[in-house]
Amino acid sequence: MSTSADTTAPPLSPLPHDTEGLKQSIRDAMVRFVGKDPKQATQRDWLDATSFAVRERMIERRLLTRRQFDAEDVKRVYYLSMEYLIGRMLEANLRNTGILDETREALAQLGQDYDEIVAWEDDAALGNGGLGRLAACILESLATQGYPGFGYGIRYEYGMFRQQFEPYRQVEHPDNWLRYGNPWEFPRAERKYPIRFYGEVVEHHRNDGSVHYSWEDGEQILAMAYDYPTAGYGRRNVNNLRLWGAKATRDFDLRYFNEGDYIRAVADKSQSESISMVLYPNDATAIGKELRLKQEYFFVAASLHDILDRHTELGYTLDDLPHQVAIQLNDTHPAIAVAELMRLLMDRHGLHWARAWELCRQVFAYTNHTLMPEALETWPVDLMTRVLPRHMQIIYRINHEFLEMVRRRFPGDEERLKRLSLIDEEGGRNVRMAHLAVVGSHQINGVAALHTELLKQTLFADFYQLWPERFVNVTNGVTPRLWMIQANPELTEFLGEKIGHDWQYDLERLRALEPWVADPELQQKFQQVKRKNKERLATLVRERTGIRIRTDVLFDVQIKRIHEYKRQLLKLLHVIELYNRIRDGENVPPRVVIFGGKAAPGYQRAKDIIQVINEVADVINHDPQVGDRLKCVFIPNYEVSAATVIIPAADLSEQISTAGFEASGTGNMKLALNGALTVGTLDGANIEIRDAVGEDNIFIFGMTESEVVAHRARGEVPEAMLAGRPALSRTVEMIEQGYFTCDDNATHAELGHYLRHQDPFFVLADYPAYREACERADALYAQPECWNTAALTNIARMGYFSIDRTVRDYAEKIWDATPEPVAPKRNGG
Ligand code: NBG
Repeated sequence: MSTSADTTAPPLSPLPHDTEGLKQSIRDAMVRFVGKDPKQATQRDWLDATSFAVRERMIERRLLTRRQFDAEDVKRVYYLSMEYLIGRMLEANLRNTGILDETREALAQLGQDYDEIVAWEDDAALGNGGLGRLAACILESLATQGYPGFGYGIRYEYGMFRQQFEPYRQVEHPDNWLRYGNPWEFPRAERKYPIRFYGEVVEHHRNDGSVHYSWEDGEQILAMAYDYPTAGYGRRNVNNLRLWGAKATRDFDLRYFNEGDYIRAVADKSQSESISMVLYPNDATAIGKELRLKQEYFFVAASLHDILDRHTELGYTLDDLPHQVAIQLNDTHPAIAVAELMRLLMDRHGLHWARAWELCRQVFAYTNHTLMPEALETWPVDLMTRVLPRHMQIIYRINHEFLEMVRRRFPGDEERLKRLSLIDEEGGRNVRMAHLAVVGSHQINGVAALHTELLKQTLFADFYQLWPERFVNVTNGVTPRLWMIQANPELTEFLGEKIGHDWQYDLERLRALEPWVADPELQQKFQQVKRKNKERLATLVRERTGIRIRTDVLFDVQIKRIHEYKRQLLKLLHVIELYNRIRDGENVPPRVVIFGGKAAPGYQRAKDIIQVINEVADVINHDPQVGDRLKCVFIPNYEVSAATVIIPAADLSEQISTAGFEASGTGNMKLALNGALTVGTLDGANIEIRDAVGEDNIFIFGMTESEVVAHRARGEVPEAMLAGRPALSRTVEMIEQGYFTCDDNATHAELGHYLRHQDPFFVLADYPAYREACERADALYAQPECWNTAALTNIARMGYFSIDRTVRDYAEKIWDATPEPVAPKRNGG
C-alpha cells in the first residue's frame, strides 16, 4: 500500500568488489576525501581511506535495501537502546560486505599492512557491558538475516571511559572517540527534530466540550540524525543505526546572541548540546540525574518522531501502526516512549485516549535485563513534572486507568494496588519506569530461562498474575561473525576444513563436529589453534602490562564488569590460595589467571576490588619462589577489541556470579563457543549452557538460586564459614592484615572486614565448592584428550546461543516480523 516508494529510480552503478577496484577506490579516497598524497599518508590516513572505500560499497547496498523495503510493505522493527557497544567497525564491515580478503590484498599492493591499519581504529564504545553488546549483536543479526530492523540511540561524543591503573587503582580517562572525525557516519542535517524540556501544559477547551492539551514554552534543543550503515553477513541487506546528536536551536542562538553577550551565548549553546556529550558509565545501576532523564527523553522523542514521519511518508495511516511497526524497549531506559507516543497520538494527531492506548500497547515490547533492585529506574515525580510536565500528566492517567482495572479484578486489595502502581509512594513519590514499560507493552521478556522465571515469580509477580500471556523468554545469543569468524580465524579455518561453512549462517550446524571430537588428529590441530591464540594474547598482555606469560599452561579467564555479584573476589581468593600452596612447596598445576573489566567510577567497592587484585598480582608475579607456575594479570581497559583477543585464548571461563543475580551473561557464550570450558554457578544462561553441552563438559558448583535464598534467610554470619577451613581463613587473614600492600592497609583491612562480616553475595559460603570445581578443572586439564574432547563438544553444541536464534525468537514471539532478504542483482554486482 505504500505509495511513495520509488521502484523506478535508476539503478546505482555498482562499484567493483575485486582487489583492483578496491585498490583504485582506496587510492582515490586518499586524495578526494582524506586530501593527502598517498606518498605522505600516515597509517591513520590509510585507515580512513580504506573506510571510505568500504562505506561507498555499503551505502550502495543500503539504498537498494531501503528501496526494496519501501516497495514491499514490510513491517519494520525499531530497537531503542541507550547503548551500543560496537567496537571497531572497519574489519566487521569488510567481512560482512564480503571484501575482506580483497581489501587486505589491495592494501598489501599499496604497500600497507592490513593488521597494522585496522589497529588504529578506536572502539565505538557507546555502551557499558552486556546490555550494549547485546544491542550491537542484535543489529548485526537483523541485517544478516534480512529483517527490516533499525537501531536508534545516542551519538555520545565520549563513550565508555578508558581505564588505567595508577598504579593499582582504576583511573578513568575520557574516550574522545570522535576526535579525528568518523568515516562511518552520515550526518543528516535535514533530519533534525526539536525536542522540548520544561515549560507548561496548556488546556484548550473545544466547542464540543472536549479538552485538548498542548505543551508549550520551556527550552528546545535539536536532535540531529547520524546514520551508521550496518551490513549483513553474506547478504546484500544493509540496515541503519541512527544515532542522535544534540544541537542548539537557531532560536536559541538568536535569543542570546542578540543580547550581545557573545561569550555567554556560546557557553549556553554548548550547555544545551551537552545532552549527547557523554555515556553514563554505570552498569546495572540506575543514575537518577536530571541530565540522564533528558538523555532518555531526547533520544526517545527524536526516534518516535522519526518513526511516525517515515510511517506517514510511506503512505500509511495511524491505524496501520501495529501492522507496520514494532518497537523494542531495551531495558527501561527508553520507557518514557510509552508516554511520548501517547502524547504524539493525542496532542499532535488528535486521537482519543482509548484508541491511542490500544495502538501504543500493540507497538511496544520491553526487554528486562536485570533483577538488581538498584538498577530499576525510578524518577522523582517532582523532577518529571518539571522536565516533562505533559508526560507526567499522561503517566498519571495511564496509572489511573490501570489501577481502576486492577480494582475491578481484585476489589479491596489496597496492598496490591500499592505494589502495582506506576508511582511508588514510599520515601518520596517516584515514577517506576519498569511498571510504565510493562503496562505499555504487549510482551515483556527476560533474557534467559531462569531470569524470565524469576521475573514472573518476584519482580513482576503481580503483573504476571494479571497478564501471564505477556511474559516470554528470549534467551540471549552472540554473533558468530564477530565472536568466531573475526576473533578466531584459525578456529574458523579449522572448522571449515572439517565441516564446511554452513555453520556461519546456521550455528546449529556446528553439531557436525561431534562425531570427531575425540579424533586425535583433530584434537592436535585444535590444540595448535589454541596455542596460537594464546601467543596472540601473550603479546597483548606484554604490550599492555609488561608481564610475560607462558602459553603452555591453563588460561583461566574472568572478563566482565567488576561487580560484587559477579564475584571477582571469589576468583581472587582462589588465586591467593594457589599462591600459598606453591609457597608451601605443593605441586600445584601451573596457570595464568586473567582478569579484565571496568568498575563504575562511583562504585568504590568495585574499585577496591580492582586495586586489591592488582596488588595481589604484583606480589605473585614478582615472587621468585612462584616463577611462572602462577601468573595473575589484570588487562587494563577491557573493551570489545581486547575481548576478541582474550576469548579465543581462554581454556577456562569464569561465570561465577551468585545464583539468581546474573540475568543471562553473554561472555559465557562467547567463551564456550571458542572452546573454553565453563566453571560456573547455576545462574543466568549458564543453566542453558549446561543443558546444551552436558553435565560432563562443564564445571558447575555452588548454591542454586533457591539455596541462596534459603541461606540468606538463615542469616548466618559470613565469618562462620571460615570455621574448619584453615586455607580459606589464612587467605582472608592475609588480605585483612595487608600482606599484599605496601602502603594501603586500610583498603585491604576494609575488604577483609567486608568478607568476614557482610559478604552480601556469599563468596565465603560458595568458596569450598568453587575450589573443588577448579580442582576438577585442573584434573581434566591434566588429561589433554579428555579436556580437548570436552572443549570440542562445547563448540559443537553452542548452536543454540547464536544471536540469529535470539533474533528469530523476538521476530516470532514478539514482533511478528519476517525477513526480507535483498535479492542479488541478476548479473552480479
Ligand atoms: C545485563 C545483564 C547480563 C545480560 C545483559 C544482556 C544490564 C542491566 N544487564 O546478565 O547483567 O547478559 O544485560 O541481556 O546491563
